[in-house]
Amino acid sequence: MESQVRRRTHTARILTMKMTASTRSAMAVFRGWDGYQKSLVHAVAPLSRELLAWRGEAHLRSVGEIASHISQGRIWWFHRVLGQGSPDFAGQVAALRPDEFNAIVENAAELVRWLEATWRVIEEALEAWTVDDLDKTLVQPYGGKTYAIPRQWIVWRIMAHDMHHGGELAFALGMQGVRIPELGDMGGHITEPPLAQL
Ligand code: NI
Repeated sequence: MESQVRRRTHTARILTMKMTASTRSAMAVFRGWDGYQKSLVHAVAPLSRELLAWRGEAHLRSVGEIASHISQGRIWWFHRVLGQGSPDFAGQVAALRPDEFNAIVENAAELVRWLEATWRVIEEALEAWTVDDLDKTLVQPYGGKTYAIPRQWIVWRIMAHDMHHGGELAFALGMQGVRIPELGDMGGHITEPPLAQL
C-alpha cells in the first residue's frame, strides 16, 4: 500500500515535470543572453571609425568586421535557415545590397542597428517557442549528408558564435586600451541573479 502511494506520487511528479517542460518558454532557459547582447551593443556603440577599423593582424577581422559578422551569423541561422523574423525584418534583409555589411564596418550606429534588429529575431523566437519546441528539427543537406538539425542545435550554435566573437571583440578593444566594463571586465555576463526571498 505504502509503496503504491509512493509510486503514484512519483508518477504525479514526473507528469508535473513533463507539463512544466512543455509550456515553459525557451527564453526561460537562455535568459542572460539578453544581457550579453546589451554588453555587445554598449561596447560597439561609442566606437570611432579608427577604433572600428583596427585589426590585430592583416589576416584577422577588424573590430567592425567582427561586430557585423555576429549579426550575419544570426541572420543566416535564425532568418535564412529557420525562417524567423518579422515581415519588416525580412524586408530589411531582402533589401540588403551584396556589399552592405562591408560598407557598414566603420559605422558604429549601423553595426548597433543590425545587432539590435537581429537580437529581436532571436528574442521573439525564444519567447514564442516552448522548451519542447527546441527538439523540432529542420532537414538540411550539407556536404553530401542530410541532417535533421534540432532548433536546440541552432540556438547553441549562435549563442556560442555570439560569445566566441564577443570575446574576440573584447580582446581587440583591450589591445586599443578601450574600456569595456561589461563585455571586458564582466565577460558580458551582466544579468544579476534574482535575490533570495529571506
Ligand atoms: Ni564566425
